[in-house]
Amino acid sequence: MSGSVRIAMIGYAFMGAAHSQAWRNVHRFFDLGVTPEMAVVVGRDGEAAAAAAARLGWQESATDWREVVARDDIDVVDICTPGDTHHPIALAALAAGKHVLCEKPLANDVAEAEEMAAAAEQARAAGVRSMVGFSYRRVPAVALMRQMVAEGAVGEIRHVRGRYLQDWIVDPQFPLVWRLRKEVAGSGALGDIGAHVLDMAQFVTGQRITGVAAQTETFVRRRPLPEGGGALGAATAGGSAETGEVTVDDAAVLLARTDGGALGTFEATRFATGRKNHIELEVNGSKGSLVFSFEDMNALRYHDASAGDRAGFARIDVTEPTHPYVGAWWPPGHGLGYEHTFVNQARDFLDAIASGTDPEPSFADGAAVQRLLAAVEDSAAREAAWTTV
Ligand code: SOE
Repeated sequence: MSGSVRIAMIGYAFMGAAHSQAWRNVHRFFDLGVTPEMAVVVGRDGEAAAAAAARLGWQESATDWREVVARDDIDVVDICTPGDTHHPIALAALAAGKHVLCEKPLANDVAEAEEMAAAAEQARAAGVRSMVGFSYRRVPAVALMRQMVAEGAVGEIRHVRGRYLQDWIVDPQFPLVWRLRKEVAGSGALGDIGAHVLDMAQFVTGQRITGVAAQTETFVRRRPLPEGGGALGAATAGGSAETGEVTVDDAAVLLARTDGGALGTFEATRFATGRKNHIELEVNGSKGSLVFSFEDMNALRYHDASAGDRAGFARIDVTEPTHPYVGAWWPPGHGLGYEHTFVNQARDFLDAIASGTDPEPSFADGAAVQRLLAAVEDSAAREAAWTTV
């Protein structure tokens, strides 16, 4: 495919803003075979959607996603809504022959995710591309970490250790936003941020998690009902006096085994006081170790065991033009931020459309993560019983 690719984005909150920024800029930095056109943004509230269109740079706004995904002048549907709408929007878009980029986690349960993966596979035969938005794969240091592991830099992998820690709901007065309601979000810290670090671990190691033993916890079980909207789905602490039940996990911890013989340990929580968006991934192998920390996202730490008594964790500045994605951006040492991961993601998706290849992570990969999340919940419900994925 060449020429312009007309995009419809459903949802315009935090992820919608991040994706809009990517669609606005991707072709100005990367050489692409196609040019994205920000055709229409969709939201239920007409006035708010129109304001979002003006603010984020969309040509028009609409309130009915069903009408929009059926339009002949739309090529791509970008799903940035809460999890409960991913399934119907993706199925309708794929059936209408649109390429689909869907935010993570792919769905709210395994049955939905598998139906979406099957629909994507069927549409693929007609040249329709689909991808899940596991955006941290597009951090240059994470992509380099994967390359180095594949090249043998750490040898045989023994341990993979991941944690994704936030603290935005530590205050028990923080309101019951959509991310805390199972029927909307599917799960809590597990699906929202645990899914990212589990995907990163499998992406970097090239191995699949085959079994887990997990515990989950909901520390604050009732919260004030929300009054407003905001970046994470609602306003700050201090909702109404009426309360409602929190129906998702606040935290999940797990042990894992991979199909490559490694042991894994993972943690995802919204209760790590002081940790705002702390993501760490460490791989220990027979020949060395690699460590990524999102708080220092333009670097990797590498220990090369063959360096004998000169070995230690060296810092690799992942800002060279030879590193993944970096050549399109700034000169060495200048660094990228959170928003660039979405631009890099848009590049990979548009590249796949232009070249007629399948982008990753596919909906099948998204469904595999969904099975992993379900195994974690299943294990936790049975007092951390070993559960195969
Ligand atoms: C909220 O916890 C959140 O926005 C996640 O939904 C995103 O995927 C992550 O990038 C940042 O935190």
